[in-house]
Amino acid sequence: MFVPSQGGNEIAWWENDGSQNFTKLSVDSGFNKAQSVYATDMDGDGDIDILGASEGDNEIAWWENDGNQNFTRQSVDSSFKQAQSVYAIDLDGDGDVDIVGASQGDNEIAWWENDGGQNFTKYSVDSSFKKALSVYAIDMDGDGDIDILGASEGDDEIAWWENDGSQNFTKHTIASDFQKAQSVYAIDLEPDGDVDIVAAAKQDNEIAWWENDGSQQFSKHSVDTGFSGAQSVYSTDVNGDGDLDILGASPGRNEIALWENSGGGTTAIELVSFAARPATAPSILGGLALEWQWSVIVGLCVLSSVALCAQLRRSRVR
Ligand SMILES: [Ca+2]
Ligand SMILES: [Ca+2]
Ligand SMILES: [Ca+2]
Ligand SMILES: [Ca+2]
Repeated sequence: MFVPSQGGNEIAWWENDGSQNFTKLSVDSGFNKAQSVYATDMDGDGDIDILGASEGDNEIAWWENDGNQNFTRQSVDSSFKQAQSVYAIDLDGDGDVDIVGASQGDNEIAWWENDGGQNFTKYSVDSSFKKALSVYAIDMDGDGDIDILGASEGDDEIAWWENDGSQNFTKHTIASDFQKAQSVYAIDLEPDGDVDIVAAAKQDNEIAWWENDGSQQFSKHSVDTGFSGAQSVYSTDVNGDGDLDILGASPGRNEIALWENSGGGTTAIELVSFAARPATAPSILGGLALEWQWSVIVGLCVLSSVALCAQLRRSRVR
């Protein structure tokens, strides 16, 4: 698993020996105020590389895996002010992995085109998305191209940008009163074949999801309005019963919470929160300071199974 030390300066991963004994291996200890991390095969050579966003260095970077988990840092952009969030996907469909990012200081959502040799060219998607904290990309409208989603703390906004197929993006606002929006993710939550949205709002203390009617008209459903300081959200089938559950992280509560989807395609979601308090959490992550900056995945890996960790490779702090 890969974890940024948020507010710290380190990107690290924990090797599992197969018996839930984890050994911390530092990837980079000079990545100032690391905020977000993601792992995927960036260069298509069969090993998993790492991406990160650094608030302090105003940087998006990736670490190339030599195949033996020796990582070499490559800067993608070092003038992306107060970088908060990063994700990678083949945005333009040409076979290589591109990057999307969110910049708090530049109020910007941007993407970087991979030329196939991991040389990246920046394109701005929106430069007036105030205090952009979170970014994700998926084909929202099912037309075959990859669209982009973002969360804006400054505008209390969740939005998506529609790709016209040539990476010209048109903004659509999903919510503009989601107070201090922190995190956004999209998946067919319902599931009925279209992509729905989940998001977290710090000031509203809320985890919510928006149902897609199939034409990208979204209806909001509140999952929890008492999740104080909600900062991160993610969705996956946590308990393997075939429906998608929702996960949230709150620094204020020192908590990772799970809202279990109680049944096939319904919206009934039951809170089965389990606190991941630093003082009481199991210490299987040897050497890891158990602080609030845990991403959802880390909390789950600590509290649940290794199989689940493998399933949840994505790390989402924001
Ligand atoms: Ca690779
Ligand atoms: Ca590409
Ligand atoms: Ca699309
Ligand atoms: Ca759906």
